[in-house]
Amino acid sequence: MKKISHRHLVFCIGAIAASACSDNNANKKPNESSPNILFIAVDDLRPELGCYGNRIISSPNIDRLASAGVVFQRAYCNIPVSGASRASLLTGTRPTSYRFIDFDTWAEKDNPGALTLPKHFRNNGYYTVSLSKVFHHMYDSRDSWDQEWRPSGKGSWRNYTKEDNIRIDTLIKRGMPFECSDVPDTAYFDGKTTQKAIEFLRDSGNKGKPFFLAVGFLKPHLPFNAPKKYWDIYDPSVIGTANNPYPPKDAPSQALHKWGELRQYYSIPETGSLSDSAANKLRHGYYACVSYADAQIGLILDELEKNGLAENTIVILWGDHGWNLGEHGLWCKHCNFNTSLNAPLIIKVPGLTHGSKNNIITEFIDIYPTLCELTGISLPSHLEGESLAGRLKNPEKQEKDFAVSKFFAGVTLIQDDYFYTEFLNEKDSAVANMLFDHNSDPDENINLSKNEDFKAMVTSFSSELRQKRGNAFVKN
Ligand SMILES: [Ca+2]
Repeated sequence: MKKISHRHLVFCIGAIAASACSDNNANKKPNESSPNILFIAVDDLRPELGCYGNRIISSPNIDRLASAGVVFQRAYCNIPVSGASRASLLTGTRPTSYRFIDFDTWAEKDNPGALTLPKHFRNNGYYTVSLSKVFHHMYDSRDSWDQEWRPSGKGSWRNYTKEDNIRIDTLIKRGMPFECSDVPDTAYFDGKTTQKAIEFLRDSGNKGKPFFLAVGFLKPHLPFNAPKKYWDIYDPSVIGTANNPYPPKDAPSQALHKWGELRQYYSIPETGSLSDSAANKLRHGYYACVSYADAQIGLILDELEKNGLAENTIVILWGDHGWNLGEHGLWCKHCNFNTSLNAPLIIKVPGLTHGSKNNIITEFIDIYPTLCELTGISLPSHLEGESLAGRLKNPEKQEKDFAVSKFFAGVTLIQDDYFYTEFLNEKDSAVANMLFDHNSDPDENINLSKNEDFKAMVTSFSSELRQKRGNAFVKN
């Protein structure tokens, strides 16, 4: 990829963004001035980062990216489980009652023929690369990529370095939920992925094309394995435990789950809650993994700078969904609470973004059209989201201000300060619901759906939810 002057890129992207404001369907083909894309997916990363206002977590590198980008503070995944969230985002289409259901989702099987985001860029002259977990499955939508690679090593995907932990994992197929090991960053998969990304960036000038480099980080997904130096950043007494380790008042039973993902791990009880010390240890491990992933991201951002690519590369970072760290007595994702749905989204466009925060609601299906518009590539007609390019230029711009997320029977409409969820039966009728007002109750501790004062609002949201969840939601 040729190195383009900063001035040229500012002009190019500025022109695209200006045209985006008046014409929602930019149809420019990329040319030699087209910016590269660095597309960073972080597994299970909730927006608990310095740039999102967290004062405990250490995330200096993501914060550095944020200081030159736009931080979308109200970005929501469309479904809070890895495979389905990624398939939805990468095809630009919503989950429905029959599509994008669980972690094991294949995009190419659930939405056959849908033009994926990387395939569309590949068709338009980009060299596309997938490093580590981008789609959940390696070889899903295989023709999306010129190059696909995943890290490997001794033992299972859980990737322990201590012999005892490898042995436990191998013998009983239930690994430890965390590992603190005094090893270099490259001992774990994410460190290996980072080195692979650096190698690619050093060689990218030889491709003769702009690149779309997708890098997937596996942490902070369970198990919380990270080098000791990242554990040592934190004082466990400061991390503490969740301040609302109980179900919301009047919450329906459908809203809760038994966090089966965590219970698969050795030392986690098969039923019941965790002790405070166990909860604190898990939170500590999660934080250590966030800082480990953050450090790897910093190395890649440094490499962009060293190779003169930063001024011609759009950087986008997203977590595939949120995570419960004991809030509502829950662990893991897999629910319709804000803790599971709200995820980080940061977009840096050289010359266009300068470190601002945006509070307008957005959802992950908006990412595909955004990247098309920023690079002048046409928008495929199947997309269900809306571009954020105009919003990057003008933070007040508000074409759309809602999100719809889904997890199994639960469908959530996020609009204004409200989170309204319906749990549907097979006939598409609501069998339970919940409503939270984030203005008065940001932690979602009081379900208002049965409160008479909100009856009219519930009726209205129920109707809107059905309008906004997408025409394909129910199979015809
Ligand atoms: Ca995930």
